[in-house]
Parts: sequence; C-alpha cells; structure tokens
Amino acid sequence: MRHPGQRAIAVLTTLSFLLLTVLPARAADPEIDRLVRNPVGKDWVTNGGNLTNQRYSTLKQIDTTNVAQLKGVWMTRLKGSGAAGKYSFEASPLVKDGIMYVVTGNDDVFALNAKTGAIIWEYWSGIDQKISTACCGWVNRGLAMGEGLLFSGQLDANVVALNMKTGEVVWKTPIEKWENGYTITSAPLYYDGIVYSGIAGGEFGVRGRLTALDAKTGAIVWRSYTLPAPGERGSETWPPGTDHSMRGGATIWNTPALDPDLGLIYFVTGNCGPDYDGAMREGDNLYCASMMALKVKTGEYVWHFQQVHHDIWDYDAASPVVLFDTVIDGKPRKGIAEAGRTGWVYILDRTDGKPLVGIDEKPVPQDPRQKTAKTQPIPRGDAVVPQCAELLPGYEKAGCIFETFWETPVLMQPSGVGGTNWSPMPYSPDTGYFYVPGTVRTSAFTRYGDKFVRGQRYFGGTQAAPIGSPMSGTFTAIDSTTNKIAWQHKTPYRIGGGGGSSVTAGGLVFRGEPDGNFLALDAKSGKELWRFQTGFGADAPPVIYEVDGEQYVAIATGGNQLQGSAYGDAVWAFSLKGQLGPLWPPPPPATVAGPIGPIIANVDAVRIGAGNVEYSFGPSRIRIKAGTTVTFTNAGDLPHSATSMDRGKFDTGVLVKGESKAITFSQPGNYFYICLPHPWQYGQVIVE
Ligand SMILES: [Cu+2]
Repeated sequence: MRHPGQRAIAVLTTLSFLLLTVLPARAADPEIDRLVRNPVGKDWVTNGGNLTNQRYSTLKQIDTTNVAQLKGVWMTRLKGSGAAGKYSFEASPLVKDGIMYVVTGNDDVFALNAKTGAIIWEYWSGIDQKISTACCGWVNRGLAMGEGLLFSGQLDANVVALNMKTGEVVWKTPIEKWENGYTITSAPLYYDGIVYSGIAGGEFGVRGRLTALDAKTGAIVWRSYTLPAPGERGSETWPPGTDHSMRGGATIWNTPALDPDLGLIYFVTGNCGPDYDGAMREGDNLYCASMMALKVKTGEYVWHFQQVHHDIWDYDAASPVVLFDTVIDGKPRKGIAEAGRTGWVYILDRTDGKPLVGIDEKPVPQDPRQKTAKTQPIPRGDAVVPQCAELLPGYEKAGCIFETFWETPVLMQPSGVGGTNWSPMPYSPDTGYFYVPGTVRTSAFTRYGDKFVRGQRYFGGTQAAPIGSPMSGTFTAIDSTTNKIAWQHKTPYRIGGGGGSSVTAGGLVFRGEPDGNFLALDAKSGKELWRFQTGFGADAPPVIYEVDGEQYVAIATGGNQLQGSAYGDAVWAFSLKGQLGPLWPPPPPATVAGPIGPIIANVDAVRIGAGNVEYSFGPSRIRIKAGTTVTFTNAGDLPHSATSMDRGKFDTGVLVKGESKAITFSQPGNYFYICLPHPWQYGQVIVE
C-alpha cells in the first residue's frame, strides 16, 4: 500500500506535468511578437511591416504638407555586393533600435547605423556563384528578425540565422538543394519562436512547400507541401496514375502573412510546371496559383482559393498576401487580398477563403490539346492593366486573358510576367485603398514541350514579348470594398516587377520607379507631391522608421532585371532634415521590346552576358553575308542560349559559362532571337 505522502507527491507531479503541457510556452521574443502584431511605429521589423504585410506606417512627421522638402540624409554603397548584371535588389531594409539590416541579391547582409548610414558589420554569404537554378535574376526579398537573430533565405536553398550584433552565423539549415532546382528568394517571417520560409523553383519542375523552422536551433518543425502526392487532398486535380504533381511548381515567392487570433498563416503559390504546357497535366492542378491558409502550429491545410485553374500562362500568384479588416454592407469583415499576375486583385474573407467582393466562375476559350480548364475565376471590379492584346505584324492571332495557344504564337495581355509580379501591394486603413503596381506588356505565348530533367529548366514553351511591342506600367489605387479603381497613373516603365511602395499615416504613398526616381504621392488623390533621382533603379519597396524623434524613409536602389533598370548597391535614407540632393539619372529601361544598339556588319562572334551585362548579346544586332558561321559564346555567369524567336530556325541550346556553339547562316533573312532561359534578352541577325 502506498503512503499518503507518496500519493500526494505523485498527484503534484502529474499536475505540474499537465500544466507544462497545457499552458502555452512563454513567447520566445515577446518584443518582436508585440511589434509584428501591432501597427508599425518607429521600427520596421519584418518584411511587410508587420504580420499583415500592409506596409502601412503610423508615422506622420512627414506628411502631404511638408514632403516637398524631403532630402537625402545619407546614401551608403554596399561595397559592390549584388551590383552586377545578374542581380536584382528587391529587399526592404529592416530597422530596429536605430540599426538597419539589409540583404542584397548575393544574399550578403549589412548592418548600418540607421541615422548615419555607417556600416556596422557585414556578412558575406559566399554562396556558390555557379548556382544555375535562379529563374529570374539573383534576388533576396528581405530578412526577418527575432530572439536576437536575423533570418535570411539564400539562393543555395539554405535558411541562415545571423547574430544581430555581429553578423556571425548561428545556424544554417538546408531546406533543399539548388542543384535540384530549388532556391529561396522570399523573405522569411518570424513569429512566436518559429521562422517560416517559402521556396522558389517553379521553372525547374520542383514541389513547392512552406517550411517552419525553430528560430533558436534551425531545426525543421514542420513542412507543408503545396502540391499533393498521389492520393492526398487535391490529387484528384492531377491526372491519375501520374506523378506530375510532384514536380508541378506551386512555389512560394513571397513572405506569408499571419493572423494570431485565427491561428492561421497565409501565402500565395506560383505557377504550375511546366509553365506553358498543360498537355500532360489535365485537371485544375491544385494548389498552383492559389491563396492558401494553414494552421500556424502544424502546417495543416485549412482553406485555399485557386486564382487560375490549370495555369498555362505563368499567371503566378507572386505578390505577398495582405490582411486587412473592413466593413462591407455594414458588417465587419476580416479580409485578405492579393494582386495577381492576371491584373486583378483577389479579395477574400480570411476566415474561410470565400470571396468578399465577388468572384465569378466564367467560361473561357478552350483547346483540348492544352487540356484547358472550362472556367476561370473572374473577380468583380476593375483590372489594373489591359487584358486584351492587339495584333502585331508577323503574328496570326491576338487574344484576351485566358486565350489558348499551341505551337503558333498567340499574343496576349497581361503578359506572363504580369500584371503584378513579386512587388508588394500596400494597404492604407485611412483610405481603404490597395496600391497596386502593374506591368503593361504583350506576351507571344507558344507551347513546345520539354522533357523533365531534375535541375534543368522545365518551361514547355515561351512567352517572349514580340519585337517592337510597347512596354509600360500602371500604378493604381483600388478601393478595398468594391475592387474598383479609385485613381490610376500610367507609368512610362513596367513596374509590376519592381516599383515597390509603402504607405503612411501622413497620407503618403512612397514608391520607386525603374528610371531611378523615388516618388511621394497623396494616398487619397494620387497627386504627385515629391520626386527625387536616386541614381540607380529604384525598384525595391521602401520602409519608414524613426530614430531619436526623426522620421526617415529608406529605399535600397540597385535595379531589377525584370524591369530592365540600372543595377547598383546603394541604400538611401531621407528625412525633413536631409541635405543631400539627387544624383545624375541612370540609363532608363527599354519601353519597346527587342534588341537595341547599332547594327554591326561582318561579325562572326557574339558574346552572351559579357562586360557585366548579364542578360545581353554583344553585339546584339549583326549583319552578315549568307554562309557566314557565327560563334555564340557564353561570357556571362548564368546559363544562356541564342534561340530564334520561332525556335525552328536556329538554337544554340543552353550554354553554360565559357561554352560556345557555332551556327552557320546560309539562308538570307532577318532573324530575331532570344535567350530561352531569359526571354527578355534579345538579339538580331540580318543575313544578306
Ligand atoms: Cu539568358
């Protein structure tokens, strides 16, 4: 028989065990958790400002009445990091307690004094310069912080944690291998002891996923795939008896948002793979091009909304989701919205994924060869970019969004790069508007099929812009309660894959332009109030912060290859007490698609990616006599090809660094060509 005292001890032990397991663990970083749950004030501690991704700052020292006086306080060059043709600068700096942290396209991280711009420490990532699986430039969209650490997802598919005081590596966790087609380009999210990271690689036949890591140790806590294995939920939307879903893309390009009260984490997924070939993947192909909600603790599926069924246009959902609270028909609603590549903003109820403003399934053009979906979701309200293309000389067919195509090119708008690409869409609770960057461009969609080889491009077609076609952009305020345009600016350059913006309680939208200009607009009316030439492509999203009572606006200006803007390695900070004036303008981006530069006669060699202009042919336009053999050599860092626009005339195949291929041009004619991996890279051969 047990002694009563022993029994009491046993009961106490059981009770304390229960308490330990039932009570939530103490927050690992209560300060960061509090900052990211609340409206953004003096610090900007996560990519989207806070857990909502609204990029809305409550600071209002700089407002519509005084913004015209804004000048540069400091401009710091980041020692050449990421300042080369292959890079884009897409990160928002983070700021905490007067220190700024910024990551470049080479995954190098710098800590700066946020008041003076002086560099405090540097982390050089040392990532393999042979990484060949970054689809769309070498980019890093930003950092996260918590527990005294900075978190960064690298192109080599590692998540690293750095000591915030020193920049030293504390842990490093591989999520995958870049050799298998996986890279990380999105900014992670930190909340309640966990780091959440997406993964990219939708152009390489990968399987998308969200990964949750323990912030202290880097151990993987859970991983949630965005594509079902055979037999799992959603696998009925892939052809039975195949494993196409296991390489179907649906990657995560951007920072998730999180609702702590609902216990849900939200994100959007990228295109289906192969991008332009739906022939072998009959079905809706869940969960490509979808908004998704998972349980934040376990990664368990809660709801999804697919924006594009059976995507064959690369109509990714790439811009970060935004959480907002609103009142519709007199009822308070919990909203979630995302700006798609389709040109529409998708506005849903974040509790259940049902449309808030209205989205209708409508019949669309059909092509049995592409196994097209019968209907597509069409949001009520306005699109921010045109959705029909005009016919151009040399083409047989032009159509509107969701037109079909096969081996003959079909012209369509929006282009396969959007609409809105990776750029964020800020939301202001003061105006109730979303601020949506858009690219206006035509794609000539063509399907040609691709065999799957792990770690190789898996496009199945192309969507190059036709030679001579115009390219521009729009910046639009969309009313969140109606999904209709409140105001819209036509911009001279494409800004859907750049032109990042943020909004403030001072009634201002700050946004960059690829020609180097940094602008402030009246958030309510759209009126331009200030403009400043930064000297480099101003495409990364700006941030707003405060040090010692002074409000600053900062932007990383380093250009963007999607925008064709000038590269660089600069970070600018502005305030009302600034003294620095503008810089000389950099070369502006192209506004017409096609090769540029003079026509050079009697050339027998073309170098690709030479002279630190990664996405280029040099000379880009040549005139030769029939029978001439031209040697194409890859002098750049990344794999490139020289492929005639219709692919049948000539094709070097993909050349790695240093590799050459000789092509003999025997037939007179005018041959335009592109690089297949980078279809915005153009050349021309005139054979006489
Ligand atoms: Cu290329």
